[in-house]
Amino acid sequence: MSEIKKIKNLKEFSTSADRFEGANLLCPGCAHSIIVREILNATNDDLILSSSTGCLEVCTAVYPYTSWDASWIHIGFENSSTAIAGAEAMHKALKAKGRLKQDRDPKFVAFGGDGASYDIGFQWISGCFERGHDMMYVVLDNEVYANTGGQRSSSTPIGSSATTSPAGRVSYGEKMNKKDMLSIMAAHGSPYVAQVAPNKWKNMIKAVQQGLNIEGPTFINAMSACTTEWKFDPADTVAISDLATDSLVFPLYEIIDGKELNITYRPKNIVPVEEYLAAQGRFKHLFKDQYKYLIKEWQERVDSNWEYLQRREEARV
Ligand SMILES: Cc1ncc(C[n+]2csc(CCOP(=O)(O)OP(=O)(O)O)c2C)c(N)n1
Ligand code: SF4
Ligand SMILES: [Mg+2]
Repeated sequence: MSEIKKIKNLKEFSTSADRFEGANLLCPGCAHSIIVREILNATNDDLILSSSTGCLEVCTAVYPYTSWDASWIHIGFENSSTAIAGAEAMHKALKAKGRLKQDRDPKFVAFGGDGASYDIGFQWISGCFERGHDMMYVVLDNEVYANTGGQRSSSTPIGSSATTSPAGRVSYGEKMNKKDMLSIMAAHGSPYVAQVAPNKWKNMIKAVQQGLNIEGPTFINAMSACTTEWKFDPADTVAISDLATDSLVFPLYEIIDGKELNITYRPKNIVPVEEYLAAQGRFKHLFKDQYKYLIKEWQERVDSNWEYLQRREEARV
């Protein structure tokens, strides 16, 4: 059973640096650090952590310094999942042999960007989930390979301008729809998958605590607004995140045992998708006459997905 942390108030929660230091090289306004702090602050459990190569790893472990006040492993771009699964398997084996002194089990959590998770490390994650390791995998989903200059990943949304799918006179940018990782991981038989966002921090804590309390491989897709690649002012990270969750571009929901879908946040006032797009430079070109039809298509896609999620919630299938 995970040791649930009692959260007194937002100030204490957001300023506590017990396990993740504010001293790091992430851009000002980077949501990665907000998410990591929220996750680590959600529990009192001992944690064994890993990170794939990407902004989080590169900016928090510059030799000989580290921002991590917890056990932390980095190996490569593609394998934070197998690094943590290996640690979990070793812990289990040593425990079975009676060679562990501590009486409480740590929790095992892997972090990876969308490039590392949706694309390059996907087969490793899939293997870990199929083998049923007792671990949590967290995607820091900024919809782009940020650390290497903004190349598109299979999480990049349609119409977004990325360095390998740039918008211009003949192209509106990314042509493919974002991959639905939550459904894919739920289909692996994961007992718990959830989509979260750092602006909805209580919602995030609940999802993380629930995931850590369940035995088996659990999956969290955390929306991570990237000030550099999404092109917005670093002071606006939370405002952009609010637009994402309140326009339902990033709906927050969980799927339990691959079946029971629960919507975990319902905006009181749903914001038009256009407002979310207008706030970011990566979608600037969509407001030119020749591409405006894409904004309408965006809204239709988001509406249809929201209807689908509500139908699934009702049907419990
Ligand atoms: C096998 C391998 N391929 C490519 C790279 C180069 N590389 C390092 S970080 C990175 C991008 C990471 O993108 P993402 O996983 O989305 O994380 P972000 O930086 O966006 O948080 C790439 C391509 C690498 N280190 N190893
Ligand atoms: S480029 Fe984006 S993801 Fe990387 S540190 Fe900067 S804001 Fe964060
Ligand atoms: Mg990324």
